[in-house]
Amino acid sequence: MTAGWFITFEGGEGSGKSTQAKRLAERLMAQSRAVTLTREPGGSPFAERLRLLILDPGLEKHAPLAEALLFASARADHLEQVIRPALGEGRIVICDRFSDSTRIYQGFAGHVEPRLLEALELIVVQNTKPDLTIVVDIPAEIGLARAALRLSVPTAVTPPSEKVPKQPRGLLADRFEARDLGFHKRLREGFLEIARLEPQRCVIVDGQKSADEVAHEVWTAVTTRLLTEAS
Ligand code: Z5A
Repeated sequence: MTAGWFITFEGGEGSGKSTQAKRLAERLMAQSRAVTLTREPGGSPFAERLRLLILDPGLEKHAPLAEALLFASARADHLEQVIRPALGEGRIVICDRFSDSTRIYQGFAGHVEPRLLEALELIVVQNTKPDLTIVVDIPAEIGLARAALRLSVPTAVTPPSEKVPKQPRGLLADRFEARDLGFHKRLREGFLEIARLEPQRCVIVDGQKSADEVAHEVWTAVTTRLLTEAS
């Protein structure tokens, strides 16, 4: 194998995709596969700095296009510094959110012209498109309730036994989590629409099931779509 696989996880708030991205990484590593687990916005030192700015709950008023360009800038660096080199080494890259999130948050449910986002995606992503995208689907109300619960738990109490590095987050809802229910329902519609339009790339899993059941569905998708293809 000369080029690795690029797997992305997408979905609304609290859908459980970060949990599943981490579990998949651990399972693949247990099979001695080389895995890079990463996230967006962020994933490289420069992009992580931009993440702090983008998600700052104190920064409410700014132009939607300016925000979309920040996501694009963070992604360009992440791709160049982390994703493409890892894929070039034959690693499996698992990314918690990627360009579908821009399409949906900034475009479908946001205020940026989708054609403009398409052009940006072409420039930034080029041909580094995901081989497989797992859409973790959950009703907005349930996802938001989970996210709210998580926000009330300090990150310091999470077990230190993780094999994959933790991705720390603060205790405040970021700017996206703080949006109204209608916005979050629209996000769900948008991710389902992408999965409907691109069935070769996307698999929908039911995020309402237990974490073990969802992990089983994810593993089935990965083994049928990628692992069997490579053997
Ligand atoms: N954004 C954007 O607008 N444009 C872009 O291009 C990109 C991103 C890339 C990043 O936030 C924000 O940036 C995001 C979109 C926007 N909006 N927000 N907010 P983030 O990275 O801080 O957070 P997130 O990506 O939205 O994920 P999340 O809120 O951390 O949730 P999650 O990854 O879906 O879920 P989780 O952390 O795995 O689980 C949430 C809680 O539920 C936790 O307590 C788990 O223990 C629990 N959980 C997980 N699975 C289950 C199951 N199956 N049953 C019960 N409980 C569960």
